[in-house]
Amino acid sequence: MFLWGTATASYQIEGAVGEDGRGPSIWDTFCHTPGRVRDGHTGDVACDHYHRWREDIALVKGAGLNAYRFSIAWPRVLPAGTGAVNQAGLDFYDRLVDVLCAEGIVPVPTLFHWDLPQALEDGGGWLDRDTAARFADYAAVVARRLSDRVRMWITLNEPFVHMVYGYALGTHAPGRALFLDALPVAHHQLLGHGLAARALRANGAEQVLITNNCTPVWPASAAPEDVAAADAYDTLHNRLFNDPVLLGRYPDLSAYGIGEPAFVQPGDLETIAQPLDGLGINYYNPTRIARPDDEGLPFRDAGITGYPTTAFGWPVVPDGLRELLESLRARYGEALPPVYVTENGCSYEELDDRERIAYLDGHIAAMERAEGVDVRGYFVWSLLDNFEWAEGYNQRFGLVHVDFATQERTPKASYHWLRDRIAGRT
Ligand code: GBH
Repeated sequence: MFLWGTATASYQIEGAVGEDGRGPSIWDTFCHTPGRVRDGHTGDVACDHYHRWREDIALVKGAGLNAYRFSIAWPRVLPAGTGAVNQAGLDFYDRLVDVLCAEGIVPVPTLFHWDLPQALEDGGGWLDRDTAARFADYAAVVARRLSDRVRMWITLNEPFVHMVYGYALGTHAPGRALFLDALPVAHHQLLGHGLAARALRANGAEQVLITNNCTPVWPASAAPEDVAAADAYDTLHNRLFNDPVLLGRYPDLSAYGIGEPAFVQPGDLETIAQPLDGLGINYYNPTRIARPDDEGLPFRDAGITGYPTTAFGWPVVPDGLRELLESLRARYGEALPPVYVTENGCSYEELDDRERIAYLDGHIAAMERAEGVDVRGYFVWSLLDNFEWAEGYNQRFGLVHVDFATQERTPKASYHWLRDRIAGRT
């Protein structure tokens, strides 16, 4: 059965940050630090999904979808990141999963969508190798509770974005600007993925995936300097996260002046390269890269022109999804497991969102054109307008409009279109 779904993430929709024993996460801290998030917005209330989840599942059902990707908030389950389990936090996801199953919607939980317990950040966060082991402990706790009903699990969401925005540039929580010194965050997340994959399977999980955000990389010109720069960018954005998981080795990082990284210990790559039941891919747009114009990184983002852009300013390039899927097949061959497009979507303001319809239509068609790739699912980002990280509530990605003053949900034109598209009526 092909999975047609939509995706959300805990901190972006739940709110109820102080309820039922939830501990603080790095995003609570970040949002409440002045100047970090646009307009001082926070996830304190968000979509109030923690109280309105039944209504929200009804919306998933009403769109004719057969799958729902959500994330579990680690600080609800383990308020201090480790140690005592908060049963009330687990109960929330237990009820959610029950209702999804009763409605015939496949639950696809992600264990980490960036809301790390603050207590773990205080001990170094993902810079600390120990966080990988704590993540596996947390995975085991959740799987013991849910794996009788949840078959498919995603460990991490977009470890690249969490490393770069959270620890290299500091525009996301935890707000650290370590530049290339953030590299251990890649390794410790990947190690956490591998350890969690084992823990999930040991506790009844049938299918384990990781979700990486991938981008086709376009050299700005055919000049060797631009091609080399594009290759360096491809290595950092795509290969650094896909190669160890699928091939059991890191790509060559010499363009960054990095040899064998000291933080990779014997046996780590075997752990990271656990057999996967699927690769989750989040696709938004390609990236055009040129040679650098200074001594810093070995590339420069040259920007894409000549395509329409979303309200966020991101270029709309549907065929990039076909290109990405086929490039994964070309690079990984038989090592590529079935692929699930775990996020694809766009920000627009309108309720009568014809541009979103065109975006989704174009991307679904591009996915279906991809040759030689076993694609088994497609999830729209997102079900609801929600807390768009550093942009606060200023970017609307939902199939369903949310009035944040009243919490009223209103399905957009794209919501109705998607239902008809899936039913084969368009
Ligand atoms: C995802 O990240 C997240 O998983 C999700 O939580 C989030 O809400 C959603 O996407 C929307 O942002 O500079 O024009 O080349 C997406 C990561 C990083 C994708 C920046 C697009 C660059 C656009 N994104 N990226 S551009």
